[in-house]
Amino acid sequence: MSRLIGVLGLGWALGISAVAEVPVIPRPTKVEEASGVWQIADGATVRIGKFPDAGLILERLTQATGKELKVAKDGEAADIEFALKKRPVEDGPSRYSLQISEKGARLSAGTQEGLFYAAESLGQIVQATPRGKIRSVPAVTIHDSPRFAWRGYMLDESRHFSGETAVKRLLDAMARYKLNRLHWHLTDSSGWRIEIKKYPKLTSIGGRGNETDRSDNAPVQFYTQEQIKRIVAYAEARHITIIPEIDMPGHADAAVLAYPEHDGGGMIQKGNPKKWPNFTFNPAKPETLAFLDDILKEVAALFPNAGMIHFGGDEAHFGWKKWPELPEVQTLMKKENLKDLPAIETWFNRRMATTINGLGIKTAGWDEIAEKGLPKDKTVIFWWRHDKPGVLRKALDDGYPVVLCPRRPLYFDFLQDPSHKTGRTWGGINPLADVYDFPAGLKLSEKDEKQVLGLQACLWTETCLTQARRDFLTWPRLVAVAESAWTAHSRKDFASFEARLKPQIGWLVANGIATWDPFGKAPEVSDQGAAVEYPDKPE
Ligand code: TNX
Repeated sequence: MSRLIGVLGLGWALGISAVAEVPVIPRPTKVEEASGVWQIADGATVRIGKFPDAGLILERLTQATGKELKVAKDGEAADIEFALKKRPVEDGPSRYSLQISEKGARLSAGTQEGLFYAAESLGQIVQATPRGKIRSVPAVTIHDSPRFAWRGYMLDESRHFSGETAVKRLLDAMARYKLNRLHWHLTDSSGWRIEIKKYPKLTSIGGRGNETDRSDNAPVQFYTQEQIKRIVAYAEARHITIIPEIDMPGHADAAVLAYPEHDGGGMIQKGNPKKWPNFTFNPAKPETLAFLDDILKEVAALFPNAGMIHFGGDEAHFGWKKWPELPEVQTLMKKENLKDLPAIETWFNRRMATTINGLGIKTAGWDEIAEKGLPKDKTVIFWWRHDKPGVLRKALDDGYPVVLCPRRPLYFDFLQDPSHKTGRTWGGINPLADVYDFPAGLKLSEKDEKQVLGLQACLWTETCLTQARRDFLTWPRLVAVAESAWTAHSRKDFASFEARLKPQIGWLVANGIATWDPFGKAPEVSDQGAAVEYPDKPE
């Protein structure tokens, strides 16, 4: 009978720490002890099979093992052998097995995704062994599958722009930790970042500037449709689905600046007339609704496998005061018998959800939309207001699928260490341990767990003027989200996680990610005094 391993043998001990165990993040479901050591050297042979993933798997495995791997000839036994096997659908798409013995590594799964994940685990295991001409890898068998289907990260590109190079680097690192959803916040008041062919001013005017620089001569920053297609394909090859967000009816200044005829008014921050006088779209003007329909149509075509568009829906109340003065709103209120501002908001949400559903996909939105009566089978709720647990409870009781991304502890613009000075705090901060612990505090029932699609960290970039700052706030907390989203509650252990995380810091840095190093007590990367970066000039 197999036995769960708490402590594994010598090989990894040298590479990691005293708490040696199979050095994989996220921690696998089931690890069986085996005896013997596999020795891998240059020229080791691999048989992957003829599916589209094979090239990328080989590339990533070569990089991870640091060995020159050769594709095995037909009929010849291979050191690393992949097998795509028929598996019951209930297994889900991500399940895999990995067996390392003296003879080599055997990876099997029912899907290409499973094989991809098996290879990522193998890569981490080999990397953790001492370097040398020959790497000695202790035998082990792993059977693994995730707790949640949604293991995500949201990146705000509007407030400050990251650009294609940084996003691809992010996707590469996400794939390593089996994260599989990138929620792309592409529009907001500070900038519109996605090219829409029918409305070019959205980017030529709306893409200008950012949260820090609102001047008329600030550079324009956005993704062309060609870039979007490239990035979506890059993500898909790594089994990551990108979900686009087009925020409405609030957070709309950039779009309204480009097309003022769609203005629904806003509010002005004290002493700051540029933030945000045109916060909302006109929620009732037929031309504005048609404009948004057109945009959603183009967006859906660019993300054919997303299965949904996120239409925001958050914080409309910050800028809706002028709505009752708009003639189109007055007409609509009479016609539809709408009594107050929330009723107009509800009408607008339902109207736009009808468009999105009409494109054959689901509507995703922030938790404000949970009370708008949208269809349960066509709507996904993103619970972000940690101080409103009742909203989550009701969304679950009402039968909505939910992604958990509460500010505490999953907003990464919050401080991650008490010694840090810049970033948000809100009744506390979001340290690595809290991120790791989530969602234990919610005490999800078995039924809840079925409705919770998964977990997602969100990086809002108001205070992120540079990529170094974005990386600093994201990592290594995102690695903790990866494990929390994948690994069953009963298998989670923070001390074990920290031990496995330590060597990952080096990997992240070597791969161009300026992670915070909580072990080396690296200094804070602050936004204070930083100059805004303008990466990737538009093509
Ligand atoms: C709230 S979360 C927002 C964002 C801000 C963020 C700052 C959400 C749906 N809306 O627009 O960037 O707080 O933490």
